Amino acid sequence: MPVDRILVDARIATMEPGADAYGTVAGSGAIAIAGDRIAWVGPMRDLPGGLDAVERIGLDGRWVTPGLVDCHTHLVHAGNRAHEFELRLEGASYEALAQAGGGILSTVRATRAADEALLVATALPRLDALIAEGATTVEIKSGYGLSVEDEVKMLRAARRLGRERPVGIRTTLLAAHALPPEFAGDPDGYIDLCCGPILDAVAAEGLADAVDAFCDRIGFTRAQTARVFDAARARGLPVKLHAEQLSDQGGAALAAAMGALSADHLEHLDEDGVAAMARAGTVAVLLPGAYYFIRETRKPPVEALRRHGVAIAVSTDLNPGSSPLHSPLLAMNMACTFFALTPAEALAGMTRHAAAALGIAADAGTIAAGKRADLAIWDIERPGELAYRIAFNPLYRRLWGGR
Ligand code: DI6
Ligand code: FE
Repeated sequence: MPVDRILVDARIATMEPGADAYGTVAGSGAIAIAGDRIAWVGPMRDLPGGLDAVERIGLDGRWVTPGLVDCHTHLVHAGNRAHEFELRLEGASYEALAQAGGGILSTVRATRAADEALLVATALPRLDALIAEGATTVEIKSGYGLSVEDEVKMLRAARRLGRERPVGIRTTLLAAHALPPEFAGDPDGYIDLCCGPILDAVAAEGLADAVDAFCDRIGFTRAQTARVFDAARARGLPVKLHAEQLSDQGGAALAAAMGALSADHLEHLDEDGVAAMARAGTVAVLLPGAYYFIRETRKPPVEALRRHGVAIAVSTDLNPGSSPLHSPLLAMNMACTFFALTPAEALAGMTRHAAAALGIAADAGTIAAGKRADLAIWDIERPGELAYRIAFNPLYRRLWGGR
């Protein structure tokens, strides 16, 4: 079998489900790469003969994991909300600031005023921070444009980022994120815009890989969310939902019933919602950065998610208002310290289950023959270290599509 390079003398956490929580390859391992794909992975002693690799790369016993998958970000936006952070520390709540016309709408004003080039230029350093910690796939949502041209502009900027850097970008249309001022008092009129002209324009250019909505008191109702989902599914686009972040709206159960890839946040999720997600195979995406930064006190029901066998992903939620977190590793650490995930669950949450939350599990998220060779190589003694340190980056090298 012709391959392009072989990584040898590696310790490998494949993150494939199996005997141990990390899918560890026994002893010293090897990974053969052909083109952008993994051709073979296993113990060195089982390395098939006749692998005439052009290049053999010795890793001196370093650990290799799947490249990290940050499955929920809002990293394209203009401006910042440092002033609101100060106001919140003086007692204002996240929800009250939103109701007073700040919050998401303050970022909408800044994002509408920016052109595509400025959105790309300001997003690049944020994307680079994720890449520097081993991210090989990053999801990016729209949702600060809230008009046909501004949602399209955001998603074009997101796609551009994928051409500027060696990283997989998955885009999500989140037009139903907040009610823009020109639709004040007419949320259903805005949902008409989301379901018709915005979705049409985005679909015409193939700008979105999925469709999301914010179902909450300061977002949209279940009925409005269902309309957005129907319109998305009519165009063959998978759906996901910001659900049960600030209150319990039954959003996760709706998302599950409509076959959503994921329901995200979930601090206020109840047992019925968990059961609905389990039945549908909807991934639970936990966002501990938002929990931390808005000083939420209610935790997502991790024990119930485990008991029902719901897959748990972890992501940064990188955004200017509720989670200005640019570190996938810190998100994993927070998932352990705040939500009591094990370090293995946190790593599975940033790899295998994150890929499932994006509908790309066949291609990414674990180290297995046939998948993309998206790999992170770390200077660590054991994989649990990835969730252990705070604000330290042990990445040694990163491969995206075998390079
Ligand atoms: N929930 C969130 O945490 C982000 N969006 C959402 O629906 C935050 C967006 C922001 O505050 O800018
Ligand atoms: Fe979010």
